[in-house]
Amino acid sequence: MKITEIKVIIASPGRNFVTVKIMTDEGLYGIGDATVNGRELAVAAYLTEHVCPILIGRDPQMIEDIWQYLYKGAYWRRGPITMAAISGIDIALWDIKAKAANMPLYQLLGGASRDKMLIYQHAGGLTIEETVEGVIALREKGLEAIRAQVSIPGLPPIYGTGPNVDQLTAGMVQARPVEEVWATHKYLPLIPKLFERLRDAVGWDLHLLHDTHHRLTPIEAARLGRDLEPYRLFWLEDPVPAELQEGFRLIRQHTTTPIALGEVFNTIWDCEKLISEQLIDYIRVTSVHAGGVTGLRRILDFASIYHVKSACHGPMDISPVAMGANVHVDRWVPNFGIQEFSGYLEATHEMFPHSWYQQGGYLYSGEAIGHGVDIDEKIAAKHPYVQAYLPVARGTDGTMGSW
Ligand code: CS2
Ligand code: MG
Repeated sequence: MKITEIKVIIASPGRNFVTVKIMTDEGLYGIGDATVNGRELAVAAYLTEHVCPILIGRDPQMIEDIWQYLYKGAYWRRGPITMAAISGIDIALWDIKAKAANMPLYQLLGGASRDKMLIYQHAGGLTIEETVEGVIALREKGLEAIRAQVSIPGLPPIYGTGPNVDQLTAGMVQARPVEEVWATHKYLPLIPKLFERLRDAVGWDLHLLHDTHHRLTPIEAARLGRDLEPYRLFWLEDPVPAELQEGFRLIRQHTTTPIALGEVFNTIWDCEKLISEQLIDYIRVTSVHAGGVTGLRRILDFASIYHVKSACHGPMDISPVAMGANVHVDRWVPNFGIQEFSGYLEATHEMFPHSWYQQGGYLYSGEAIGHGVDIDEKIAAKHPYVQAYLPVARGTDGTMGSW
């Protein structure tokens, strides 16, 4: 079998996506996701200019060799743009291989370890009461795990709250990133109050999660983790930026609140110490950022040795294609933890026909061959790219922080 053509399709059905479509001389094709939210055109150019030309004529069944060829052959290894490009190609190649084997991708990986995958969704409010209402509304839809975020009184809406909770829906053409305001000293005492109120309102049978989104120092995160212990969170996510992996030793010394990390990681080297020193409990790497199915499987197998569970990143900017790859890996992986699933806008569902489906608090892979997701190119052509950026965050004194 030979690769005859590779398309890179940039489209915005509610938000921007970069989709790879690999055609072969045997009529099979595979679909991959290569979206990096806010930097989509960089990945598309990396693919179109530097990757696609050198893959034409190669055997698409040689997935591992192509992965190594693109990773080592780049010379300039790692990084979100390179690894999203490799991910898009890799996801499409696994799609082709499973179709050639006439089986769903999870079967090719080793078969099912479960039939349904626990998911979590997001509730966010401008006030604690608004967030409580949002959590209760999701519980009534059958969710068994819910992430709760709240804005800081006196400050404009922050990450995960407010009317534009998903700031980057298409149609919001942005010449520059939105600038949010942050105040750690107001945030730290607020969050334990949120979860105290939530436990009063919903009891103990519901998994509650929180995402700090990279905004604290290790000692601040240790304080928050300890203050949250009475409320038994499923996890505290991204408490601190993780360039300094050993910084998480400080958090671990002070608190038993489980830690989730890794949505921005793109290789095993970003988390090797965090996992091998058991500094985290959930690894959030996802197919589109961590080297596709090949990269994801490698990291999750490594994590299984250290009691670290999977928790693939799955907000709206992870396309339904990557969600398809994730959910097949989720179905196979022995150390499954949870799958984030924010859901998608109707225009996105329409552009990406998919066999995975949600029922209440669970996601199901479906039994279609491959990863079960396709792209409708005619619909894609109706949704041109929209300039959009992720927000940035500054302290009240203007100091640049982490969004
Ligand atoms: C968030 C993401 O879902 C999460 O855990 O951290 O929504 C993140 O803000 C976006 O993926 C950024 O593009
Ligand atoms: Mg997150």
